[in-house]
This record gives sequence, structure tokens and C-alpha cells, in this order.
Amino acid sequence: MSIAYLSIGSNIGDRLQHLVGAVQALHSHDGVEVLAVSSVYETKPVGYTDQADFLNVTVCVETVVSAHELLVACQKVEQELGRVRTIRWGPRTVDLDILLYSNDNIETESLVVPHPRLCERAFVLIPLLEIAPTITHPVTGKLFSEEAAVRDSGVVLWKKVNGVKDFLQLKE
Ligand code: A4P
Ligand code: MG
Repeated sequence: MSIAYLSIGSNIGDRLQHLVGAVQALHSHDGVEVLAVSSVYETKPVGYTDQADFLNVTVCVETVVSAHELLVACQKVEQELGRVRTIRWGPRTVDLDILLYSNDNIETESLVVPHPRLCERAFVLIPLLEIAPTITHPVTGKLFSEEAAVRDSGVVLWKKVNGVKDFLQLKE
């Protein structure tokens, strides 16, 4: 059994429904159990900034599948939700990134864990700290709370979540 943390974001269409659908799909995947979901945060776009605000959550899963299999599962969820929600080719409606997988340090062509941009991003760190306030970076050993303290935020609490069941029942 391994514990992994994932970041999920959406900035197209019914953003909340995309997040709920992604968590539902992960939870029903064989060998993946969602243990915790953060509150929903509305976040200013980072990187390419000429796009709509995101909703972001972080989830904690317990899993028997490997990190690479978990990546494949995440990509399957992205495709399923993208296919349903967007008719024309375009940006994905939902993005799933693996932030951490146990204390593993993975650097392959298709997968880098811990996620390389994890510490730069308040939209990842703030929801992560809500569900895992005391975890440390597996490589640097630094507390994520120290990293978050120095980030410019652009992150606003959008909907408080009280557990996985509560989250799965949310509607916009
Ligand atoms: N890949 C490598 N490591 C990982 C990992 N740990 N988790 C590879 C997931 N994927 C990983 O990802 C490109 C490739 O990364 C995959 O084929 C996989 O093998 P992608 O999801 O297809 O493309 P992307 O998400 O557009 O690119 P990238 O570089 O992952 O972008 P980011 O870093 O995910 O940024 N602003 C706000 N406020 N909120 C957001 O959620 N998201 C992004 C996307 C930008 N700005 C944002 C947000
Ligand atoms: Mg991504």
C-alpha cells in the first residue's frame, strides 16, 4: 500500500463537476481509494495567464498500483472527462498531476515525482497543506508549510469541504 497526493484542476465549463467527476472516477478505479479531499479553491492561472480562473483541489489516495499505473489511471480520467465535456479539440477540462507517491523520487521520461513545480505553486501547496499539514518534501526534507509561506497566493477558498462523502455530493 502506498499513499499518494494528487492535484486536480479545471478552468473550463462546469469546473466543480469536473473535479467531482475526477475524484469519483479515481475512487472507482481498482486498487485506488480516495482517503481525503481538500476544500475547493479558486485560483488565478499560473504560467499561461490569459485564461479563466481555475478551481483546484488536492486529494490523498491509498493505492496498491505503482506510480506509473497511477499516472495511466489519471490520464484515463482526463480523457474520459474531456471527451464528455468538450466537443471540439481544445484544452482539457480537467488536469490531474501526481504530486507525491510515498517518499519516492522518480525521474523517468513520462513521470517525475515529486512534481517538479510543486513548491512553486500556491494553488497546489495551500490545498495540500489543508489535508497534510505536517508533510515534508521527500528529497529536500523541507516542510511544505515553509515553502507555502513564501508564495504569493492568488488562491481563495471557494467551497469548504468536510470529507470525501461531502465533496462527492457538491453541486455548483
Ligand atoms: N508528467 C510527468 N510527471 C508527471 C506527474 N507527476 N503528474 C508528464 C502528471 N503528469 C506528469 O502533462 C504533460 C506530461 O507530463 C504527461 O504526458 C506526463 O507523462 P499534461 O497533463 O499532458 O500537460 P499539462 O498539464 O498541460 O502540462 P504540465 O507541464 O503538467 O502543466 P502543469 O504543470 O500541470 O500546469 N494555474 C492554476 N491556477 N491552476 C492549475 O491547475 N494548471 C496548469 C497546468 C497551469 N496553470 C494552472 C494550473
Ligand atoms: Mg498536468
